[in-house]
Amino acid sequence: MISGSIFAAMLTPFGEDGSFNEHGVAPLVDYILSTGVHGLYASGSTGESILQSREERAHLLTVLAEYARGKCTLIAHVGAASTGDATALAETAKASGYDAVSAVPPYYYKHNFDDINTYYLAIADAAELPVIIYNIPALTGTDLSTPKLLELMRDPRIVGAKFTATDLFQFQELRASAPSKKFYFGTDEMFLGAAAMGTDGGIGSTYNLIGDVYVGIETAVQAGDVDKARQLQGKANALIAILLQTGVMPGLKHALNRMGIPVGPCRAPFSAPEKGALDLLNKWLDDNGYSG
Ligand code: MN9
Repeated sequence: MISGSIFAAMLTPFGEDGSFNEHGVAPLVDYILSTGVHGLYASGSTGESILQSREERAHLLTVLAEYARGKCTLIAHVGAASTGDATALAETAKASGYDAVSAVPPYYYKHNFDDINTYYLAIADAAELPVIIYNIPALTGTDLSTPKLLELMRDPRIVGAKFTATDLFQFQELRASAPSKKFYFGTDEMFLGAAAMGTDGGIGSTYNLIGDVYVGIETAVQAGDVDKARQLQGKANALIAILLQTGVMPGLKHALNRMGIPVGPCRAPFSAPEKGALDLLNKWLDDNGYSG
């Protein structure tokens, strides 16, 4: 069951040689959950899943579930370019006790809508778990319109969507059109906008470090405290402005490594952040009490 509303799009810990470091999972999970987030969304964009083999992704999903099952909501991102990879990962998620699976549409080739629909139904069949569509058109190149997203969701097993785009009009329209489904906002820098217009929650990369900020925005909006919510979004955005210079995942990994949480580097072709951007990030971390 999916309980809670604020989920970290979890980073994947690597060793210095770039291989998956299973020993990095527990410290990262402990830190993220200590900030008050309600669950983990593993092996997505933030988890560098596109740079990993299916076997590596399955290994992460298994290790994570062994450690975190029963502690929080667990969502496995199983999206892949091929339906076979996505359904194999969906079976791993089912066998490991995940609460839900999620998937980007099949990427690289320009598939027609029937292909995309069949892919999601195959994932639902394999997972036997609730399915959350991951709509992130800037990275997948597939920009599903509101009618198309609603058509995919006609199957009762497709329970919602992670919406990583900036169109709050479309986000509101989706929620109004499908009140029985759950829509999670994924653009961290405007989470307050989504929360103010109405959201079922948020799933984002910066929640690995500052999850408490997004829990705080959700709580402040529910209490009608706009000033507080604005102040928290401002804090997040000062960090995100720097992360956009370091690279979001390289910057987040730098921050956590510096705090003693061993997540390692990002995998090539991601490169280490440049010095000027790192200096800005280190200053922000020191000024805001994230020095470990
Ligand atoms: O959906 C993330 N998007 C990407 C998740 O990875 C492209 C977001 O959490 C962003 O990293 C975040 C910062 O731009 O909003």
